[in-house]
Amino acid sequence: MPTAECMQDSSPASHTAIWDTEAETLPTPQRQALQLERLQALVARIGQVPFYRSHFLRHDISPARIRTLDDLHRLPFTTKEDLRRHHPFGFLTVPRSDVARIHGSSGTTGTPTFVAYTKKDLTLWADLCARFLVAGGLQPQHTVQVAFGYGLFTGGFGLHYGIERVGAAIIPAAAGNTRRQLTIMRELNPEVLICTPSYALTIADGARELGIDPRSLPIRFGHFGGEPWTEDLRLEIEQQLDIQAFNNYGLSEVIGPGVSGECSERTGMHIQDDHFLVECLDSETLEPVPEGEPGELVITSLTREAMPLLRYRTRDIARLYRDPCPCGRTSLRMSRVTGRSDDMLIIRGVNLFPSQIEEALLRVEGTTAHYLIEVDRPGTPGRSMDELTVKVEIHREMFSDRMDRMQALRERIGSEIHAIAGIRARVELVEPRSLERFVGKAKRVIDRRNLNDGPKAP
Ligand code: DLL
Repeated sequence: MPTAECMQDSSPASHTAIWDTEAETLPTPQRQALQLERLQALVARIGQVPFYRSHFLRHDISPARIRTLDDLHRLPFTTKEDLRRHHPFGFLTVPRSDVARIHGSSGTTGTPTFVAYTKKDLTLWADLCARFLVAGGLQPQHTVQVAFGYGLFTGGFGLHYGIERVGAAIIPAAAGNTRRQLTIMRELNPEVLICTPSYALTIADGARELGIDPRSLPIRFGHFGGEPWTEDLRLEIEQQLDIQAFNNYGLSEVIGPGVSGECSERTGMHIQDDHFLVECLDSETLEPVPEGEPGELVITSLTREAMPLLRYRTRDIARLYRDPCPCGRTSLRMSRVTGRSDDMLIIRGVNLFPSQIEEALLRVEGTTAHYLIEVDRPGTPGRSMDELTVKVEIHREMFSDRMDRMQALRERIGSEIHAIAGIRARVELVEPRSLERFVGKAKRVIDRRNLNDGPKAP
């Protein structure tokens, strides 16, 4: 079992421990050799899945024809639609009796799909979570409050067993009941919080409502993931809770959390690329984008036993970095996810990601990170224009009887949105706590257009 070399100083910023030194610092040539060996073994194994077998037969693919990592491009893509078509277990590569656990994707878009794990998959998953948790400062002496949902969602159980693997104490608080979260936090003094970034803000809000200064809470750092968030939101969480906030990424189809996560350098998330081959492709041409450019992440899970996937189209947009990280880990890194290609709104012909609105709002003093984007298309089909409304909560002290002040604030927000996203929006200032709060993934867009009669997101 890998062991983290822990430092005396437990501040995450100065933390340099590595959970699995051999795997995480493997020099590039050995890493690539390992990836190739694992890819060949995967192609040999995965040919039993009917979906892949028919493609392999048509394109004359066999393990012997995978000679270099570039041959990955010969392999077929797998989409969410394919998983749905072969629901629930058409992609299983082990007998049902070997399945040790089943989780489900959150169904961000459409019906959820199931994901199966063998015992070995569960051990691997715990180890991969341990890698990013340790990279972001977790040590065995810490206590961690997990405020992710425990259930079909992979967040709760995935992180839970990762923390257990590191040897830290777990408070499985699960998502929701913010008052109780705060009581637990004040009684048990956890140093670490794990949840979605939006729930971290909800916890800070909840504390203020109870007259507690969120900065006085015992939390010193947090691992947040499960939904897109901006760098400005990171700063907001860090300031409000007086903590360090680390990003981690994953998706259930591939394993859950544990695909990648930040180290103390926080210059991108280290991809566990001895287990996941990640490509960054243009969503339309499906060709690789130039190094460092944004594109859709496409992931091959090399070592999953129960349900490995070839070239899974995540729809998540991010950049890849290959330059060395000062932390000593040698993996590929990815930027934060700026949106999903299927979350992209096209409004009056302009592409808009919700994260751009978040970025704009957090640049204007007096606004909060609680917002809702509404898109309408009033009028008759074919003769109507899209309308974009952004509702944003502002701090109580910003509310004023003076119409001119409120109008000036609306205008500042509107021009920031225009500067960042190139689109005009109607801005509505709403009272603190009037918009819905989320305990899991935040839902920030209501699109009321009937998109069958006009431009569509791809
Ligand atoms: O959200 C797995 C996870 C749980 C990751 C907890 C990290 C922490 P799903 O429910 O299948 O799995 O949703 C996966 O969530 O394709 C992204 O669109 C989004 N996502 C996950 N982590 C991040 C992140 C889990 N750090 C989908 N930044 C993914 C941006 C994220 N988006």
